[in-house]
Amino acid sequence: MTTWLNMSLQDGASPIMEQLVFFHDHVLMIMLMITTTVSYMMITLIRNKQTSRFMLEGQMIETTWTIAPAIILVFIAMPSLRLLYLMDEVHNPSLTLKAVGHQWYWSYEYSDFTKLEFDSYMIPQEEQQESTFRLLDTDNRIVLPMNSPIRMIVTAADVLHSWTIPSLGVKTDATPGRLNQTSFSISRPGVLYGQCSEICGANHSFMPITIESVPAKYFINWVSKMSE
Ligand SMILES: [Cu+2]
Repeated sequence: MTTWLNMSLQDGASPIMEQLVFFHDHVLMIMLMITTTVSYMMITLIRNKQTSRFMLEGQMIETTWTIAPAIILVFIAMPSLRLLYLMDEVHNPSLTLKAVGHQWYWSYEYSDFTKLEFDSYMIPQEEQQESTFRLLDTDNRIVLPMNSPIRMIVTAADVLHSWTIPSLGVKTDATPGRLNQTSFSISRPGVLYGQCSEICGANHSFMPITIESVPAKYFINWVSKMSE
């Protein structure tokens, strides 16, 4: 989760998010090179009189500075498209979780099991304990097995919401009357936090998302306990 003074992205908790962080850094390096070159050129232009009576055209330099940016763009577009299609893919999921956005809480359905559904409300400030994170913890956490491909189905019951977990690289719009699909696999155990990312009304800031990622055998225990 994000803590104070964390300026960059959160650590990736899924293979896709790790790749997204690498891509972000890669693009920043390209931007650094461009900014350096352009600032150097601008400063030289200001500090020198670069005029010549005999120079009317420079075919070579003009061709170069037209083609070079195009090549740079290819180096950004290729990894970007690769990631886009990787995120779109749903590889034979072992579990499906349905999230429904309401004003203002999330409800979840584990459609692979019978009777396994619950609402997930934020823990109000008065009921906080030492271990709860303000505005981020919920009364019922989503429990998911780590290292298994999970299919998310996201929808809403009233207005637009958006189901988001930054450390998984997942953000899916919850739209009434529509099922959106995304998928991820969590690479380590822990608690992952997220918040609704669509301005959805007065209590938009108070409908957090909490995932408890656990080894598969603990997940099975939890399922059998929940569906009793
Ligand atoms: Cu919302």
